[in-house]
Amino acid sequence: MLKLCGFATSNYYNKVKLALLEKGVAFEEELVWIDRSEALLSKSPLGKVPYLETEQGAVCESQVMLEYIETAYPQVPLLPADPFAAAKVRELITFMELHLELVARELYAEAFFGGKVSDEVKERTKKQLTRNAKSLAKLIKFGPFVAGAEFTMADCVALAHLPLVSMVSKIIYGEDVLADLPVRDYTRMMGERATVQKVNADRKANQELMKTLAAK
Ligand SMILES: N[C@@H](CCC(=O)N[C@@H](CS)C(=O)NCC(=O)O)C(=O)O
Repeated sequence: MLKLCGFATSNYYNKVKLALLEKGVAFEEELVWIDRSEALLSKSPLGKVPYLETEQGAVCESQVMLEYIETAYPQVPLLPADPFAAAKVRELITFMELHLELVARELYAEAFFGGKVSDEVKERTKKQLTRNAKSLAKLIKFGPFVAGAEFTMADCVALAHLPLVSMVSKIIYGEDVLADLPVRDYTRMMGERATVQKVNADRKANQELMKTLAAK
């Protein structure tokens, strides 16, 4: 059986978990922290989570995992059959990850982990996020799903990243760089799905566990 390794506060972990749940693929979970251990590095060379244990070995990088799951378990597809429509879903995913989440990640140290980010980085990041959010608006559909009428793997990505990008920008800049997009309504709609409720409940439990461990 597949085993998803990492922790449920990670947006990348939850992206893969939601895809597995939506596709109805059986999987186990293993709690793995980012501890730079040899055990972690042997499965995920950059020491990042999540990674996925398969019968043939481990795979890291969440988008690679989604593509693997899609090919290995095609019964409930999360990509359209039409190659161009599938390319548009992948385009949207790449855009959200490369041009929004990865840019906003520069701010996580200060927003979530008690660190400090320089004013220079904040300014540069704000410019990039503002420009990239405007461009995302041209691609994203909310119709009601991010790629159109059907739930696709782009929704696993959007739900994992967009609320986080909104949150971090509100914390750091006092304004939401995604304010022109209906991220809140979308998150609420997605929250009606049993799969999303499971991901959210597990994330809350993991946040509590992290607080308990930090207090020790
Ligand atoms: N490109 C990676 C990103 C994964 C990632 O950044 N995971 C975070 C947790 S949400 C992590 O492991 N951070 C630790 C680090 O970067 O050292 C993926 O898609 O899986």
